[in-house]
Amino acid sequence: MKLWFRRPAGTWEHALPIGCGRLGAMVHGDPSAEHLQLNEETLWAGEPREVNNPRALGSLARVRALLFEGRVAEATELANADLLGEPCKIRPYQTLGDVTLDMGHGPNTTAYRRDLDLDSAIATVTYEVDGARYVRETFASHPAQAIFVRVTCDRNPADGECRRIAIGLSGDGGFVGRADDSRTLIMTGRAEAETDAGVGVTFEAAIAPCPDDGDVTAVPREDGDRLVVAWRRSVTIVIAGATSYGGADARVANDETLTVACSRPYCEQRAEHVEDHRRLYRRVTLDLGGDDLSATPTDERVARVRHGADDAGLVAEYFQFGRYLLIASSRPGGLPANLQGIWAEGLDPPWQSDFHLNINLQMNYWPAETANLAECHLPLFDLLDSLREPGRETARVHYGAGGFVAHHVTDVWGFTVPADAAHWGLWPMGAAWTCLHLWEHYAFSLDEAFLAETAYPIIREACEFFLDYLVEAPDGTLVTGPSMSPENSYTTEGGETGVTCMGPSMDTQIVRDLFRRCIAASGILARDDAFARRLRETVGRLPETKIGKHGQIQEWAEDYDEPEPGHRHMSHLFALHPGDEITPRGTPELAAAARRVLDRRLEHGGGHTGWSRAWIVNFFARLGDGKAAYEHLHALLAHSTNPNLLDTHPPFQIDGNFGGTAGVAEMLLQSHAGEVHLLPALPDAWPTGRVGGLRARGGFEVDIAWAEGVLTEATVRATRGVECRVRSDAELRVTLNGAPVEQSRADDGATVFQARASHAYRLRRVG
Ligand code: FUC
Repeated sequence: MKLWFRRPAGTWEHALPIGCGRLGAMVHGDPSAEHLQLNEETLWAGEPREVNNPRALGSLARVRALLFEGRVAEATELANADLLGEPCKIRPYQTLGDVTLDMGHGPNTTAYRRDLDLDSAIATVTYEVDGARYVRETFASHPAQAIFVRVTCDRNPADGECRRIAIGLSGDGGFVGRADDSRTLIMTGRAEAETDAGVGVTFEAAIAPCPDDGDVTAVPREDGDRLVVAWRRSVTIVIAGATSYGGADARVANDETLTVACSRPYCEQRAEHVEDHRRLYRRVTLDLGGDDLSATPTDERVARVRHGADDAGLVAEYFQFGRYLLIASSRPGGLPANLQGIWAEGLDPPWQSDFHLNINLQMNYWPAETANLAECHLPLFDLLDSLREPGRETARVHYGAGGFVAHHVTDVWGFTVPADAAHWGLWPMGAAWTCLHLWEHYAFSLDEAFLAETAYPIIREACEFFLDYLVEAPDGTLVTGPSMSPENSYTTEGGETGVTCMGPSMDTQIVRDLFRRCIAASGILARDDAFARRLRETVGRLPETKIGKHGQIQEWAEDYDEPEPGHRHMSHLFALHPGDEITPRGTPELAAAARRVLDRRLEHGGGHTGWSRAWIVNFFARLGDGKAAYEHLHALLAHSTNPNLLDTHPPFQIDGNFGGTAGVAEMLLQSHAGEVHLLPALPDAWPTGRVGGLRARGGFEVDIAWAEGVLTEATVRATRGVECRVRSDAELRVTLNGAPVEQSRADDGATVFQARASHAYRLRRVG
């Protein structure tokens, strides 16, 4: 599980990401001139603003009426004029700056290698100069909240001589590092705010070199001071970064970080970092068989796959890389992974590197529960919680509704209004969809305290919005709108093309799920009977999922034509994944119609972006089609993956990594249909393998081994005392500590047994 390369990263797409959740870097690994591009998750341009549009409510009924009458263009025009936030643009997440380490080697370096070890979360560069071997280790420590660079050489320099590293620090926007009295290089700056230059986030990056056997000199320079470290055998360089976001004092924070970090031996810091990382990372193991190609560099392996080769080992590594990225970009107490995790370049990254709520942010968290990183899910819930207050105002001002609402994007400033244009932003489902992640966190853990204290109040408040907001359609059903099926367009019978509509299928599916979860939670917690009754009545009035003229799940309330039938979004398959309303066993007709949607999308070139392709992997896994799931996983690696294994939309967008990781898990284990399904979509490409530590709903942790395409044995560890229903192609014998367990076979073929909390059950194939 190492990404490795024979050359330094010539471009960002080859550099290697490290991160401690909050602070991260892209490590380029040039032997003579290291370049670390830094990020800190709270460095956003902008500030809290009043963005609700006071005209919105006055025009809401009119836009709805126009849409019900099929006057799409007029409705869209009015929506663009009155229903968007003011202003309707969000400000970007930004880079913190760049660290350079001039090693003074000149060009004569040999025996070069760089790698990123996923198991220790350390990026290492090794090379030789004149027979001396240099090793440079870089990692971002969560316990220390700092980045460490450790340089060592296996030979002493000549007597009385020293090696030298010149450290520089600069940032886009003209910021440069200055040395202070204590030989710390400090760069301070302020991110741009809109209303008044005084209120933007201030930030600081600070570097303290700690040579084991040399000293540090400051060299003043106009383009930024350099710290020149004289060293002989080893030097540790510590990098801290912080901002004023949330009222923090970046100077104080960095000073504390550096003082603590520099006062302790490197080996302790390293050990502490590795232990912290492994506590999360080592929960899941994956072996998909295939040839051992670990002696081939990662970029060459990606190129082989691009040319059609299979590489099961690379898929396993890609899966673990996704887990690595979540650990590195989403830690409890911090912000969730944005469109680029934490690793965005420049001051104006693509799509502001924001939180996109119409697929992308949710996709980032698809692997969190299944791939056993449940605590990495928590930042998403904090962000969602932070949207309640501004989202209440938006619900009130824009819709005259209670509860809270968010639309297709948000930032760290509580942005909840429709952004950009009706075409993208007029979609009030962002918070509702994200709320379903709260339920998932509960469903996997059965943690009632979490359900009661965190999940239920937020889910309930999202439901309150829809109770007020849903509107009666001419056919008497209750629908959302003005909204859209993200971001796809339709053509009406009258030949009008639009995006804005009433009652798109995805919205109904999300509302139904949200209400269902809220009703279930109210039952579990024995709370709010009357409220649950209202939700039940409302669910009964939502439109049913319809099958259209092509045999497809209908995307809109009407069976419109699609001007772009290969569109990258497949929102109306929400009910197949991540929702669970459509399953091959439970709703075979709808499952067939879902497949029809995929076929039609693919016939017209769909799946061309990373996240879209990753979603398709998950869809086919849910349809139990391992062959198709694998083909698209292969395509994800072949066409949407940079040499450093980061997803490329293009450009880099991290959702594809997380969606792909979730897809692999979904091929091996599913639990959304009230049962633990072992190997639901195993492709022929992985005839033999094993996976350990995946999680299933119901509080289970599961290991599975298979050979020649069939399950050989599995272990189910129960954390709760619950009935366990297991589905597998094989007939299974269940034992506990070697002794048989009372088991039965359900009419539908599932193996059923009563699991006791904290017990591990062995399931063996019979015959
Ligand atoms: C959605 C997608 C785009 C892009 C953007 C960040 O709006 O439709 O393809 O991924 O998010």
